[in-house]
Amino acid sequence: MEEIPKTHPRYTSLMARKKISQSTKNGIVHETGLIAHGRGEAFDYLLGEKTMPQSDMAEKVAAAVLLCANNPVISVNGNVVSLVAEDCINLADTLPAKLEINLFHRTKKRIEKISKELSNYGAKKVYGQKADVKIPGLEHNRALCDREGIFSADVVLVPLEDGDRCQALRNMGKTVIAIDLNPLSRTARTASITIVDNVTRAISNIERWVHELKNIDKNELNNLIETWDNEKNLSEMVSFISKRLNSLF
Ligand code: PTJ
Repeated sequence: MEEIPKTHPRYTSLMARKKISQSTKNGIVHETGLIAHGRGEAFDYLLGEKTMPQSDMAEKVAAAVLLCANNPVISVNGNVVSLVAEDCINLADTLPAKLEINLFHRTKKRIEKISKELSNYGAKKVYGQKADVKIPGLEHNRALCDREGIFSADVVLVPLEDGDRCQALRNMGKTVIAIDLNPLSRTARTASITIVDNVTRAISNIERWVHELKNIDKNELNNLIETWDNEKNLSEMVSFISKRLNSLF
């Protein structure tokens, strides 16, 4: 594959495309993951391809929630492992949290490949292979999860989610933190905390907040969590996009 010069104005975006494209060829990303990535890119373009103050705030609250959790799990799929395997492993180590592979297009082969990729990046233990239990109310393969992982988690971080599972996890009484560049998606509107940001910026930013917040008083963390208004944050994101579009011409 041809080299992308660092001076190219769209270097970061092109590198992400290159990663996703390579991961599609080696079976980590499902072919429809390319479409999902394209949709994400379009929303990122509208946001100016940077972390908005509202997204940064959501990342701060997510860090607080993860620090207060008893059994936090980071759920990963093909796209996430392709783009940010290392960031996810670092965040899981820092908290600590469990890492679980949960796929929409689940095959034994993909689970093995993704698990191997995570191990190559240094993950010590990866959940999701046992799949010994199902999330109630889901017909598709994303229902399959580990009893010791997502099933018993109190907080689940779900980058690139589908709305169905997000709702099903909420129905189980879990706190769901979603990362989705599309503020209009069902996932975005169903999650407890929605981070409208690119996973390539969001995961490392949550980790930065974890470092900043880990020594502060639990009451302060609780206050941060209790005053969070997800709907208000989402509506501010949508209004930012529409104002930005109107101001461009
Ligand atoms: O690996 P699998 O088998 O679990 O399959 C994963 C895909 C991505 C194919 C599956 O989850 C899917 O079809 O996802 P959707 O329903 O297209 O949703 C993906 C959402 O993620 C969309 O709303 C996109 O805007 C958003 N998105 C895409 N790329 C990014 C993103 N959000 C944050 N960062 C991104 N890089």
